[in-house]
Amino acid sequence: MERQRALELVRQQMHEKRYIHTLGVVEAAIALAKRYGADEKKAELAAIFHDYAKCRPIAEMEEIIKREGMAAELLEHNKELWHAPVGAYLAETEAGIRDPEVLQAILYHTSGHAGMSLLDKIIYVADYIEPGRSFPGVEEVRELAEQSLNQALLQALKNTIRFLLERNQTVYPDTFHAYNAVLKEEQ
Ligand code: DGI
Ligand code: FE
Ligand code: FE
Ligand code: FE
Repeated sequence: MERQRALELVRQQMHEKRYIHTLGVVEAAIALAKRYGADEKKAELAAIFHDYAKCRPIAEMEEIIKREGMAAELLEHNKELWHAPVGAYLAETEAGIRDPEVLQAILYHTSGHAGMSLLDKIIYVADYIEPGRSFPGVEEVRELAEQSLNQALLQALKNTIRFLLERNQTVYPDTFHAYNAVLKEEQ
């Protein structure tokens, strides 16, 4: 799909702020794809669609998770997780995105998972470091991302897990699996 057409489809799905975030993720994802030798077009497409479902009503996301037989444990964890699998599903069924690598990167962009592909890692890190983000710790991950995608990913996962622990929130198992797997890759 052409960039302009993809951006138009996504823009209709979200508020202005979320669209500006999306443009930031696109920029960051293309830069990471160049640096780490990933397919730039796939990185661009996955970034454009990564938050496709973010602004859908919670009830609609819940209905899709149940109807499509997605991981039942999603429903027992933070609702913030839901837009990632639902986004992959809607990017395919509504927007016609077919590339399984692109859909997988959208599917896992919030939680991560064990055995992340290069594209999965790029979208996860790009979502974390895009130019519009300004939370504590982001600058350190930006700097790491210039040297090592795995080190940047590891730091982002650690920060996210710490953030959830500090707020007495559950941590989705795939997030721990992602952390464990990338830590082992680095040893
Ligand atoms: O959609 P974005 O805001 O751009 O970013 P995202 O898709 O990474 O969502 C981040 C939110 O998800 C953030 O508020 C933390 C929350 N979250 C809740 N439970 C978990 C979780 N994130 C991870 N990685 N793992 C969880 O278990
Ligand atoms: Fe997201
Ligand atoms: Fe994220
Ligand atoms: Fe995002």
